Amino acid sequence: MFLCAEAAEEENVNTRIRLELVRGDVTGQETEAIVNAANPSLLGGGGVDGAIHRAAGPGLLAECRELPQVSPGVRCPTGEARLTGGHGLKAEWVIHTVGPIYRGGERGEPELLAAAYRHSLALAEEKGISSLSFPSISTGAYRFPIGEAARIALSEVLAFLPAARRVELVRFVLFSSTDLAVYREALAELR
Ligand code: AR6
Repeated sequence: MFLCAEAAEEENVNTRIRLELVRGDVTGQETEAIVNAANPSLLGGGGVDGAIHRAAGPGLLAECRELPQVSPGVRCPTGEARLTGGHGLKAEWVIHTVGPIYRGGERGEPELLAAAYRHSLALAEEKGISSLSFPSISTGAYRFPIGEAARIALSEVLAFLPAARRVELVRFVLFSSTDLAVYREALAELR
C-alpha cells in the first residue's frame, strides 16, 4: 500500500518491519516523517532542503528559526538530527539531519554520515514515528560518493530495524534511476 513510485524493492526484516527503496521525490511522501538533508543553520538551502522548504511553506522556516543555536549559526551540528512539524507537507514531521561535506574520506566523513542516519532513526523512535522516508544524505551538494554512502545508509538502517519498537517502515527515496540502482546493488551486497 505504500508503493507509490515506479520502482520499489522491499526487505522484510521481520513480518512487521519494512525497508523500501523507491525512485521519486521525498517531499511528497506520505510517511509520518520525511528526512531533510539540511545544513547546520537549518535555515534552508538547495537540493532536497530547498524542495522541502518550498513544499512545506514559510511555517517550516519560522519553526526552524525557533530551534536553539548550540553555537553561533548552528542549530544542528553535523551528524545530529532535529525535529519539526511538516507544515504544508503530507508528512506530519520533518527530521532535519546534517551529513558531512566529503573532503576525501579521511576526516571522519563515514562515521559522521552513519551518525546522521542513526540520530534520525533514534529521533523517530523517541517520538513514536512509525514510518519515515530518507533522501540520500550528503550525496548531492556535499559530494559524498554515492556507492559508499548507500552502504553506510543501508547498514545503519539494517542494524537499527530489528530492535525498533515504533519504527515499522523506512523508505529511501532516490531522485534518479541511477541512484536507485546504486542503492539496490548496495542492499544486495549487504544481504
Ligand atoms: N527528493 C529526493 N531526493 C532529492 C530531491 C528530492 N526532492 N532533490 C534532490 N535530491 P542534496 P546534501 C537528491 O544536495 O548532499 C543543501 O543546500 C540529490 O540528487 O540535497 O546532503 C543543504 O542546505 C542527491 O542525490 O543534499 C546543504 O547545504 C541527494 O538528494 C546541502 O545542500 C542529496 O543532495 C546538503 O547537501
